[in-house]
Amino acid sequence: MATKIILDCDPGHDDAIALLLAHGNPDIDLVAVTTVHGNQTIEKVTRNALAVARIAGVTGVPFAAGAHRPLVRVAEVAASIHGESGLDGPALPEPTLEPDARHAVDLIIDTVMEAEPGTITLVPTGALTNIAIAARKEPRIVQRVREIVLMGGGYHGGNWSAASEFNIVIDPEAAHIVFNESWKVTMVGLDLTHQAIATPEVVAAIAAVDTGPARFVVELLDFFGETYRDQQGFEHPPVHDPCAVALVIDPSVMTVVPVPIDVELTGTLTLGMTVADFRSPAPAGCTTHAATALDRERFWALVVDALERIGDVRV
Ligand code: PIR
Ligand code: CA
Repeated sequence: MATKIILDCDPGHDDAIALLLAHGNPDIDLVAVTTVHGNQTIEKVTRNALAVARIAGVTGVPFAAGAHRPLVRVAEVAASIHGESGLDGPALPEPTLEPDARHAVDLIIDTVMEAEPGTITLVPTGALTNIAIAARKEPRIVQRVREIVLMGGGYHGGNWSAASEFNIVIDPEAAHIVFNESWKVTMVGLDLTHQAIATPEVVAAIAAVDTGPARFVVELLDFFGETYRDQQGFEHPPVHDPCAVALVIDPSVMTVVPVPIDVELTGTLTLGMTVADFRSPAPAGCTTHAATALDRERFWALVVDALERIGDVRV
């Protein structure tokens, strides 16, 4: 049986690829897409999500816009990486899907409460604002979701500050709530995603699929590669968000270990750091986990396979 997921995202080049992977893979049942402030404003990332839905031919899935800013901090966007639109590079079609009338938080709560207990996996690939608000508004979802597999954080350093990763540091209070609830949380952080590099060979394999959606991914990676070269000193770009989806598809695509993880809220140099305690074996009942090692070949094969299954979509 396919795993039901809610993708909570801020597209975002890598979020867009995560959405394509979730849509194209037969072991994933994409039951809702929710958006959150982050890479750009909530208006822009929601529009981007709907444009990607059109490009990939996603229909019959509710999309809902969520939080426009963090719980406590002032909103921050990643225009230096994702551009003014949040998805600079490819030409984007006018969306055809209408967003759901509900707030993302209510769509998440309704979806989890209406499904069989233990069947919905939350896959956040942006700030954790919506998930934290949902847990506070309807605490019964904490027992009811199957697990959370999120892209964010890291145990060896950050990308938005020396210590902290963007998705966590832009709303550290929300991340603190999510990591400290009793649900199972798996952190697919920078330690893992920096192994998912879109090398020229990877881009060539995607280009060879030779469909509209595949060409769209190549254009995304061209732009993302350029900003990662200029802004972060990477030869080729890491593709973060699809890694979280890949773990849900196939747990053997990466190594995951239980480890206590908490989020720094009072540090001056370390605000938003995901502090993982690797000193001794994790205590029994440890709910937090970290992804450590990626099977690169298997990962990229999943991305290419999803694009092949999506095929050519008439936009
Ligand atoms: C933000 C991102 C990616 C790179 C930088 N430098 C900043 C976005 C991606 O969409 C991903 O979810 C996460 N945040 C990686 O930090
Ligand atoms: Ca993202």
